[in-house]
Amino acid sequence: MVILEKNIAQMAAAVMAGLARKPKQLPSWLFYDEQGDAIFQSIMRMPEYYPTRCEYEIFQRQKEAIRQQFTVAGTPFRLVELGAGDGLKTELLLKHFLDQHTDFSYWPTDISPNVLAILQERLEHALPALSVNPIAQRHEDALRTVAADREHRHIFMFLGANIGNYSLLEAQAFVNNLAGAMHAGDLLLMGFDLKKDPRVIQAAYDDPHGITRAFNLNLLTRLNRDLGADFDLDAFEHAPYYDPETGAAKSYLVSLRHQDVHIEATHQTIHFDAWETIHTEVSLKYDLATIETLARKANLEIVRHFADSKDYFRDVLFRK
Ligand code: AVJ
Repeated sequence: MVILEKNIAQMAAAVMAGLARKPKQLPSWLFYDEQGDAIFQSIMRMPEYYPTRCEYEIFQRQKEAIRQQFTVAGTPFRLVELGAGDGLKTELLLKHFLDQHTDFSYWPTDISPNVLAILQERLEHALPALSVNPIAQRHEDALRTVAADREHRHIFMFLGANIGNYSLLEAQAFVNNLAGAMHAGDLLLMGFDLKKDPRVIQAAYDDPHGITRAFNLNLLTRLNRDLGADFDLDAFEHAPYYDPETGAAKSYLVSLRHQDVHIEATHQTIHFDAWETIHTEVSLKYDLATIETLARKANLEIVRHFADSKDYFRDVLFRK
């Protein structure tokens, strides 16, 4: 109950700040309520959303190579997965590690306690031999918790295209922060969606089924329910746009007319001009030079790249 109230206050603060900006924006973590989690599951199942399948292929074909890298130090390790989500792809790795009698425990973190509970329950059934220790904290807090422990070797994972939700500046700060939580010899496996045919990327965020549209608009449904807002869902449209120069796939909600929206929890009336935007998400696509710069500035060494057969996606292994 207390946790819920704190979340509402956090949401209200974020919404108030974001909608006061010009141009307006809302943080993408607001997508992930119960409904948003479910819609994202559907996104991962649609053919246009390639990143999930690319990483799945990498894990399927290269799980033993990954395991050998993880166990090269010979000591047991704690596998800390930041933003674990539903962990369906990770399960493939976890199962393989167990099958090979690898000595490790699994520490999934996610801001959504809802998703973590589902993940834990599934893993208890699928992999009963696995030690699962969920951390329902934001990345920064989870990292602080883990960094305080100097007794265990840690291997961090930040998979999917999750790093893409940060701008390049934010991504560098995030990787620096992560590197700060790593001790000498610790490893980090991070997923990067690469720049590719712009039409492939555009289709992944503007699918013909309307699933990504529902994902974006659900943010307004959530504000209506949780903050007592009165967004008219028929008066906003999903507008995704990929810029092949910067690699930024940006999503917007566009106001279809001049309108006022009232938000009870923040005591605000927000005005929208016709065609005014709310920027809701960035999914940054990387090139190899940018990944190398990220590593160098964070004082991390690149150990190895794992690529899918189309080279759409890379899981990159870094060492401190
Ligand atoms: C969960 C951040 C990796 O940016 O590709 C998918 C979220 N948004 N379709 C991404 C998302 C629209 C996804 N990440």
